[in-house]
Amino acid sequence: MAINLTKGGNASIGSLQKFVVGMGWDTNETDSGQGFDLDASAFMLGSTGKVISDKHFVFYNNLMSPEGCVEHTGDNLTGAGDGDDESIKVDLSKLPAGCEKITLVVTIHEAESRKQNFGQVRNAFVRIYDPSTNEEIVKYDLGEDFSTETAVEFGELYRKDGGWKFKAIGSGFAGGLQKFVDKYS
Ligand SMILES: [Ca+2]
Ligand SMILES: [Ca+2]
Repeated sequence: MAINLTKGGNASIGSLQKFVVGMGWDTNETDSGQGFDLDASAFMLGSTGKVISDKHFVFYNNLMSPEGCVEHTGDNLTGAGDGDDESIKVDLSKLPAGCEKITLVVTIHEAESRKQNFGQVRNAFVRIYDPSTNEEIVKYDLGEDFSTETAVEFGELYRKDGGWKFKAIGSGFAGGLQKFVDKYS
């Protein structure tokens, strides 16, 4: 049974070395009349809270971190359908030195020009599962408490007492992906 987290909660991912972070969403295209493209990204942070290098910012234009620890499986342009819309694979056996935390965010592509925000997004979730068994370890449904935000930190993986944990964050911001690039680099 997966652990269902609420905002601010955390759970251990146990001894898993290889797992997948699946993120999903549905959108109301009719609200703006334009295509709605949400993007998942991962920032691999050191103890200072900054990315350990530019190449450790994994997103649709940089699909794998140099050591292969974090891999984005590809850009989904619509979010249509149930299940994971974008996925990020993690292999902790390839964790680079100095990486203490992996922050997972979802942002709206060209939100400003398309006049879109997370108030028009529903069914947003992040989940972690074991790809060898498809067993879900932890899931966090973000709920509907967003309005004008264009960037949301879904959660973070962090090192704790020799293992790794996942924390549900669900914090929204203005500024799209650039907001997080500025914050973490
Ligand atoms: Ca996308
Ligand atoms: Ca979807």
